[in-house]
Amino acid sequence: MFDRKIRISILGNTGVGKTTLIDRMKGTDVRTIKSKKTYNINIEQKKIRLQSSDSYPWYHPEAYRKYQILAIDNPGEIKYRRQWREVLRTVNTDGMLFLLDPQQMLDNTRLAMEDAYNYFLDSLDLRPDKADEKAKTKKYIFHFVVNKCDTCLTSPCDPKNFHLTPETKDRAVEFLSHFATTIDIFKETFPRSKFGISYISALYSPYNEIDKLFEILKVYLYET
Ligand SMILES: Nc1nc2c(ncn2[C@@H]2O[C@H](COP(=O)(O)OP(=O)(O)OP(=O)(O)O)[C@@H](O)[C@H]2O)c(=O)[nH]1
Ligand SMILES: [Mg+2]
Repeated sequence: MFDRKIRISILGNTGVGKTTLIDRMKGTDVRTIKSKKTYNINIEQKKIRLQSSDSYPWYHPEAYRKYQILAIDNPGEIKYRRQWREVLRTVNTDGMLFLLDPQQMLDNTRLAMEDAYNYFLDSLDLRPDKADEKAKTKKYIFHFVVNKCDTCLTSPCDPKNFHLTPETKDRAVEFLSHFATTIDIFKETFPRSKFGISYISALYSPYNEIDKLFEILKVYLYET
């Protein structure tokens, strides 16, 4: 009875690690399986008790609360990307986790980001003026996730002990800086929405770092 829902679309270009992230959310050991390209929308669900529950006293409902995460895995390949629009129209999502891979070409990443922007707008209304108007009042979550931060390391990644060093982060931050203008367009169009950034490795980040992503969404949705 304490459950709350978090419904999030996972978007980004092909190969950025969307399916891998969702597998991590489900607790699968992704290092032993090779993830396959996604062709269809998959809605994955998991109930999780978020780390912050521990900080509440036992008599507080939050100490027992579970969050039902509905993570929508989308295909990133351009020819299947039209499905993003359909899912945004039919599933009442709270927003997106948009994944980026610092090893990919800037233009491909930018195009995927612009597609996400356009499909979010289209899903509000097909008439552009109406969509712009509705976007002004909409409260989505737009969280940008620089994935594969292990590939930014200068020395080989120690899989058992991955953590984001300042130099790793600098490279990831530099990569994201190329998309500042596009992110600003999101902010102007959706002024009431919440924006954030995370730096992870879906393959190597420890589970508490993966959970932290959902923790952030929870705060956006229920505590601000
Ligand atoms: N080095 C590294 N590789 C990763 C990471 N996350 C995912 N990968 C690898 O990147 C490849 C693509 O991952 P997927 O999860 O299939 O990517 P996707 O975004 O779902 O791709 P589509 O389904 O085609 O849209 C796989 O070989 C993963 O093992 C990461 O954090 N670091
Ligand atoms: Mg996939």
